[in-house]
Amino acid sequence: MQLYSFYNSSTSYRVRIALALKGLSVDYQGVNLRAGEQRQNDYRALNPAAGVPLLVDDEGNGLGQSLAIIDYLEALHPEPPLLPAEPLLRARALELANLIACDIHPVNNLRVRNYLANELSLSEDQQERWYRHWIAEGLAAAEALLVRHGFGDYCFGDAPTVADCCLVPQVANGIRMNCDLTPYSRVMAVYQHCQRQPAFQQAAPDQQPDFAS
Ligand SMILES: N[C@@H](CCC(=O)N[C@@H](CS)C(=O)NCC(=O)O)C(=O)O
Repeated sequence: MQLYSFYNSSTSYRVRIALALKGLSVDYQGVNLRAGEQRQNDYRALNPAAGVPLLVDDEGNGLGQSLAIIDYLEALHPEPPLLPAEPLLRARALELANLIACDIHPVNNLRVRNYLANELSLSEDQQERWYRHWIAEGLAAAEALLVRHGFGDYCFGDAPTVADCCLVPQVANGIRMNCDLTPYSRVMAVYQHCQRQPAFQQAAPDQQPDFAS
C-alpha cells in the first residue's frame, strides 16, 4: 500500500495512527502542502479532492478521506478494532471522530486559511483569532462529550479507537498554533496518554520521512 501524506497534516496523521495501531506498513509518499503539490495536475489525477491523505491499496485502488480510509483498513484488518463492537460505544467513538473531522478541521484547513489571507485579506492577527476560535469551540464540545461519556485512559476505554486517531492530531494542531488548551483537561489527559504509546509515537509528524523542522 502507498500513503500520500504530509508530515504536518492532521488528517494524514489520523491514518498514520490507525496504520501503526494495526501494525501495517506503507510506502510513504510525501506531498508538500506548503509547496502546493496537492493542487498539481498529476496529484489531482490521483485525488480529485486535492488533499491528503490518499491511500492506494495493493490492487491500485486510490481512496481519499481519512475516515473512509480508516474504515477500509478496519474492514481489511479488523484486529485490533478501532471501532468498538458495542453499538452505543461505536457511535460515541464516531461522534467524537466526526466532531473533529467535520466540525473543527474543515474550517481551519489550509485552503480556508489561504482564502482568508489572500482573498479576504485578513491580517495575521485576524487569521490566528479565526483559528483559535474554532479550536476553542470544537475542543470545548469534545471535552464536554468526554466528561459525559468517556472513560479509561483513551477516549472510550482502555483501548484506542477512531476517536483517539482523530483527537491526537487535532490537539497537536492546537499546540502547534499556540492555542490555550488548559480548559480541556480530559482531552489533554487522553492526549498525554496516547503520546506515551509506541503506535502514536511512530505516527507523529517528526517521525515521517518528509519531516522538515
Ligand atoms: N476531509 C478530508 C480532508 C483532507 C484535507 O483537506 N487534508 C488537508 C491536510 S490536513 C489538506 O490536504 N489540505 C490541503 C489544502 O487545503 O489545500 C479528510 O479527512 O481526509
